[in-house]
Amino acid sequence: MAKTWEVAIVGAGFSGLGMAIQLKKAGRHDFVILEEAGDVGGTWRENTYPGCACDIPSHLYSYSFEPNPGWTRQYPRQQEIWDYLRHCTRKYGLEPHLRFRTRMVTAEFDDTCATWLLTTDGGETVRARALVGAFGPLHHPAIPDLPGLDRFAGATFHSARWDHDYDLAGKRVAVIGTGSSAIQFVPEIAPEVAHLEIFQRTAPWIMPKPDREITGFERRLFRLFPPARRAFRNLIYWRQEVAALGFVVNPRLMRLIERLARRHIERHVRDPALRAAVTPSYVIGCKRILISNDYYRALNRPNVDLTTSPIVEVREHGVVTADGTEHRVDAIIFGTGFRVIDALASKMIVGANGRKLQDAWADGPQAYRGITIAGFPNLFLLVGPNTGLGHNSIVFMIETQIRHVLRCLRELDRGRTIDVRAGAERDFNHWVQSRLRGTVWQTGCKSWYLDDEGRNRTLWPGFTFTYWWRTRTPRLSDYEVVAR
Ligand code: N01
Repeated sequence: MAKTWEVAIVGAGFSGLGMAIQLKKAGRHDFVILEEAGDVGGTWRENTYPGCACDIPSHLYSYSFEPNPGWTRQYPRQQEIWDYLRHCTRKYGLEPHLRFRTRMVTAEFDDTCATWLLTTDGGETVRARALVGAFGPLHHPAIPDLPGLDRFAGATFHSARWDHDYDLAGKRVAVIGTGSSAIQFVPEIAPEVAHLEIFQRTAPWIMPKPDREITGFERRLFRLFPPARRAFRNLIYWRQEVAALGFVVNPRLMRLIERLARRHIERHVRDPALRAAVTPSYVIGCKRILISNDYYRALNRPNVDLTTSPIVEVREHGVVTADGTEHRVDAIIFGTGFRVIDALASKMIVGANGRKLQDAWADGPQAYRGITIAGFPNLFLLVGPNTGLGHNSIVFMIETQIRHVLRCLRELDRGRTIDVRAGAERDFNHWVQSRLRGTVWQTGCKSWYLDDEGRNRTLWPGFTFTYWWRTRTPRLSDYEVVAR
């Protein structure tokens, strides 16, 4: 029989690499990382659109165990984050563990030898005792099914598959969507194109972005005096964390933030009709709050128009809206986000006794603490159901989960399988869903946080430190550890 790895990690983004590093630090070197792309970095490899950056400050959007005193900006840009992840890969010697261009196609738990058997798109099989799913939730581009799209004669691409060979200079360009990605690339491409037509379905709430360069002095200070860097990181953490008060404790507190966002519109949007069009009608925070200093300014440009009439059709040379206008364009860029809810379920995962993950998740994805699923022994998810965030750094959640997985692996060393009890998973998710009821995300807007039934399967309903507290050690009574 082929080799059985101790651990197989699927995905080499922030979570998969973090897991791999911590395995090594724990003296566990018997693992393999399968990555479908040709390089590490996940989101930060994939999203290369102009202006791509993170909306969480750099000193917090990095591993606590691998600080980077040299971050050049308060809010890191894509290239710098990607460089950071490649640096981590080299520094911790992960290259020999990585198998690029290897997509996991199926993962089946083999009851007889208590191992996961993975098959890859290249026809290989990989066997491992434990499987860590670091798939990344924002990964499958969502392209709307617009009537006539296949007839369009110009170029089309999604923000996460940016076509850098396509020269936008002097072109008439349609941008569909006004989410986090679009508001970052619109100001970048607006000066270049002949005309930009932005199709907005729902206006986003946008706050000013307190971005700036981190000065040479600060960088030297952080390098020479690590406590200053740690204090800076902690300050950012608690500043972000305070926002949870409005998101989950009392949504009425969001009114204060809404006032700031309204002032941001008033300050930057001069035309009253445009002002009305970009002012959202839902409670701020219900959809992700965006940050930008230049998006509204881009809308003021003479070559940029915002259309709020819904798209009804795409023709050979243009996009037709419900008001009967045909907007003639040479290219359509989709800033339409990702299919997040089905991202995990789409993986072909079969647990103990032949139970499919799709069946276990027939009512929607759920996991115990977002990490383990009853009936799927020795499987651990990173950034699993209900562990996304609307207010703080996902890297904090990832590190918390990795710590939990390492503890479970120590139990697994002594046993044959570790499997969360169905009752523990159910109780945990009842608690999660009941906590979500009073949150800002349930105040009536439509967002990718919610599934088709309006249930939130993506976000953690509380402070991140409560997640850390609940997850820091596995409550072993919630798990069944089967002896060898
Ligand atoms: O996608 P989105 P994104 N017709 O889903 C619209 C992360 N991220 O790629 O609001 C017309 O936010 C849709 O309209 P509506 C971050 O977590 C992070 O921008 O559904 N429009 C919306 O305006 C983020 O939340 C960073 O009515 C259609 C837009 O497309 C997530 O990625 C940076 C449509 C989609 O917005 C996704 O962001 C970038 C249709 N048929 C991204 N379908 C950071 O800085 C959809 N839309 C960390």
